[in-house]
Amino acid sequence: MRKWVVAGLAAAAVALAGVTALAGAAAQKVTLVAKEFSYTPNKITVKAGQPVQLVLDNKGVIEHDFVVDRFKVKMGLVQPGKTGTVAFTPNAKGTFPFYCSVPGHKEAGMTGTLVVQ
Ligand SMILES: [Cu+2]
Repeated sequence: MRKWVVAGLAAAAVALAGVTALAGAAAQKVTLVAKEFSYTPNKITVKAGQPVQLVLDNKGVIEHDFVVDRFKVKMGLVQPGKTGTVAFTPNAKGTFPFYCSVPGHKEAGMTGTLVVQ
């Protein structure tokens, strides 16, 4: 009888470990809305060491993109009314700027802050 209980507990522990591992690997999905000349939200927070899937929804009337120099993230230009996606894994904690690399947009205020915890 005792043997069965131990075996049952061991199976439960293995199942729990499996669920935890899956959760750890799941991408952190973040959606930003871009327009002239801002991101909403302009501050995003993610966990270090876990993949991030970032979607940029361009609700503006001209092209925009999304760049984080620190993690070599550079999304291709996203046309107005379209969405773009980029995946990366932030491997350092801290606060890092992101911006739109279309000439003049960063200067016009199209910037934001990526917080990695
Ligand atoms: Cu832009």
